[in-house]
Amino acid sequence: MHMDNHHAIRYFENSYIFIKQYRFIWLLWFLAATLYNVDASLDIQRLRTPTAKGCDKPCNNGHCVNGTCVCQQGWGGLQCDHCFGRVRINGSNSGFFTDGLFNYTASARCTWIITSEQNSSLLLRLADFFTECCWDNLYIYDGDSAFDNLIGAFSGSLPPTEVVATSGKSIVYFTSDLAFNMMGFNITYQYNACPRNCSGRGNCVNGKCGCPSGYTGEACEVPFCANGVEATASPDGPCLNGGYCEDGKCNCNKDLFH
Ligand SMILES: [Ca+2]
Repeated sequence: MHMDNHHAIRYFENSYIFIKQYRFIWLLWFLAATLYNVDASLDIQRLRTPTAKGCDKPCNNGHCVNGTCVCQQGWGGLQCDHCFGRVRINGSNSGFFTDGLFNYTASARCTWIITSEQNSSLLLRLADFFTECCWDNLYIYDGDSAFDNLIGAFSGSLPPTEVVATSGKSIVYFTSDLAFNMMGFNITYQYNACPRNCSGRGNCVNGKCGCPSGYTGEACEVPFCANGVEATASPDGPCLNGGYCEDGKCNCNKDLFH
């Protein structure tokens, strides 16, 4: 028992001497370990700090700020892919706008105001138009106020359609109800343009077609029997049912009526 105590005392003495002899090494080790731990904890802090978090999905008409899409004016939704609110389009001779790439949203309220310094009419072309008939509507005004003339109210599935705002300004307003969202629409606009490009004939002056002799209609699409037009019977007119055009009048083919 006495020897055990003695051995124990010797052991602690030796250990103490050992630690004392190599205390500088211990100190260095302690410092190194501490610095390493501090460095490691800084790394973890760096990982946890949300400095520039990206967005999970693309911000189509906006940009990403700390993991959230911030939308341009006229756009809304988590990915800025739905038309939203009011946007003014000014100063370009032609352009394009849409409700969005995919189906529009429920309860949409979207307004585009198109203006220009140009003193000419404005042509709007509706393409790929598909909304829920009678519930989701697009309104087009000739002017930059909703108190101006309503020149078109569209809904359902439409073939390509054109509208001319002679004032050179237009408000386009789209509204959808609570359910059934369709593809929506694409609209191009152009100043100094005429309906259907005057069917490839006639002159376009301030949004109106000046048609050549023998044609009428807003796009010079209707054959017309006029002075100077001498046309024999043709299924396309200008005189129908086998008649022919002579001295500005249709001479009907009497044989058909016997
Ligand atoms: Ca709807």
